[in-house]
Amino acid sequence: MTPIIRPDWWLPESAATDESIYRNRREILKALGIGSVGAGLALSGGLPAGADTSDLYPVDRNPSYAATLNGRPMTSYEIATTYNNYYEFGTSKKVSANAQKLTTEPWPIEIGGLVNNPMTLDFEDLVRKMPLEERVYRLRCVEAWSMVVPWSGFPLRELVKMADPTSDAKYVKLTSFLRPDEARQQYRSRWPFPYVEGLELAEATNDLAFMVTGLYGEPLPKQNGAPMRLTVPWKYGFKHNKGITRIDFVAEKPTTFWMTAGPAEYGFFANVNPEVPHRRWSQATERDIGRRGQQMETQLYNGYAAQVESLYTGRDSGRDIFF
Ligand SMILES: Nc1nc2c(c(=O)[nH]1)N[C@H]1C(S)=C(S)[C@@H](COP(=O)(O)O)O[C@H]1N2
Ligand SMILES: [Mo]
Repeated sequence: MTPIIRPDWWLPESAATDESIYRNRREILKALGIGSVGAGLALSGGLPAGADTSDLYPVDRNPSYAATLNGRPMTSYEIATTYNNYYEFGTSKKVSANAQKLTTEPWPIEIGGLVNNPMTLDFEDLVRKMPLEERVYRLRCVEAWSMVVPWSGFPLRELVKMADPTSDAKYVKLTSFLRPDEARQQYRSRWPFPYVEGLELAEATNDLAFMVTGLYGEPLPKQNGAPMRLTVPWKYGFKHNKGITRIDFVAEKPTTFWMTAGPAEYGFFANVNPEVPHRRWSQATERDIGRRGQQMETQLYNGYAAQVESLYTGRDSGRDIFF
């Protein structure tokens, strides 16, 4: 692994990121005019993804999504970029070095299926068309750990609008890359790659559904899903697929990676609910990886019930919407 050279304003691994420190760091980067490329190189120990989009960051924070719950601090850059799940690059949490093998330029993205505007475009063209903003979101993994991260990106709804789905489209299917030469696990493992996820159209156009292209005011590091990953913070982290290359609008419910890999344990909705245990463990509490694994109570819909509850009224028969 490449040694990590930290600038002297950087935070020790154990420290949670204080808002003022984060602001201060962004101001310093801006003032130095070194932008994100230098920072990414120094901080993540690997080439930053999408170096030619680094001029886009940092973006303004949307104040509607600035709140962390119960005064919980943001998870430091270092922890958020070194404790990852990315099965294409290995099953441990230490996949960041391995993930640097992914070539993210160019990065063709296909948008198709039941739409009036099918298109193939490069990630850079897409991201330059989209209204970018920053949102601080909680991420709750089904493994019962969680973090709080400032993501940059655009509402998934904007992409849906651009594609203009026909009335037959009921779901959005998101497909990650398939490149075994770069992600060796795709040759070796028994997992059903490419990683596929899906949302109902109403979920995809909910305010919270966010396409992520950056983290901590910089282009998204490869281990976090560069150049583009999903975040749907009311659902378990496995719904947030990384390295997306294809978006299809479809009539039938997509079969996701985890529905194939572990049908007894993972369903389509995967909405966070402390009262619905995983088959092998409880979901009542979670460990905050930004606070040395401090235990916290898990919230219904990961604390986003007000924004998403209406998606599920009239059919909340337990397992149906939480599995
Ligand atoms: N393509 C792909 N996307 C993925 C995964 C994966 O293995 N492959 N893991 C998921 C899981 S289980 C989680 S918790 C989040 C973790 O995101 P992070 O590493 O940025 O915290 O990514 C999700 N997206
Ligand atoms: Mo996860």
